[in-house]
Amino acid sequence: MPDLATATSSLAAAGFDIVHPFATEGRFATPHRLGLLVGNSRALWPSFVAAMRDPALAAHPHPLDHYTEQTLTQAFPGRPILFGHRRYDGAFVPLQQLAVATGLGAMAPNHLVIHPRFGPWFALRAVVLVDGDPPTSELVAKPCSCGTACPRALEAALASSGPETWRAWLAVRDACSLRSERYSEDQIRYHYLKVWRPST
Ligand code: B12
Repeated sequence: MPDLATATSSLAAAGFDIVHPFATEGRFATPHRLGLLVGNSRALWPSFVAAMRDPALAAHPHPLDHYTEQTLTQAFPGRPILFGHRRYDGAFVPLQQLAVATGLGAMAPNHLVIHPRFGPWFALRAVVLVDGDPPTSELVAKPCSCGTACPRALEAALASSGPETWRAWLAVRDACSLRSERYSEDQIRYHYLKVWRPST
């Protein structure tokens, strides 16, 4: 197993630029005391576009989930990893709740976790269980000021239907005042429409 710094920098090189340490105690039944909540911002996109030049990855039914699994398994060989897109005993790992409880971000009225730097423009991908001393976590104060825009956008999205629904869900993210790390149009199209048409 490579040391933590090496594993973290290999993840960052693959576009997983969020690695948030937390104490597993009381959260996961494991002898490993340190958990790493792994995610990504818009930094994922160039690495993923490059990886998609591999025809085997491009042909996979869920290329990003597969890329996530490949990358994390290589970075942390033999370590337990719980992926956000998989169910365990029928349930998803509640990554949003974990992110809030361990101080990665704060929950907004639109039910998205808001990161102090990335705003709502990041994804939560997995938890890795490792050995090491866990940090003490502190809750993050809500870093944005959305007023009524944010709950209104959620209300509109919940009421929306038809092929343009994705725009209403995108508006939920766009309602947040923290916009500097917004995904590129290509990345948005991929996440919301599953359209693969990268121009970069
Ligand atoms: C299941 C799921 C969904 C389902 C929700 C089904 C349902 N309501 O029952 C569907 C497929 C609809 C969905 C959609 C979206 N999701 Co979703 N989803 C998840 C997933 C895989 C599990 C959530 C869960 O069951 N948690 C466990 C339960 C116990 O906790 P919970 O707090 O009660 O969970 C509820 C909420 O998370 C809610 N939910 C999930 N996603 C979203 C998004 C929004 C905007 C809202 C209001 C609620 C919501 O549904 C859960 C069940 O009721 C998580 C990843 C994870 N493992 O956490 C991502 C996750 C929560 N989703 C996310 C996102 C961004 C979205 C989308 C906005 C866009 C997208 N996929 O890129 C869309 C928009 C909503 C829509 N209707 O289109 C992000 C949130 C990031 C953040 N900053 O908070 C996560 C963490 C995935 C990720 N890769 O980062 N999602």
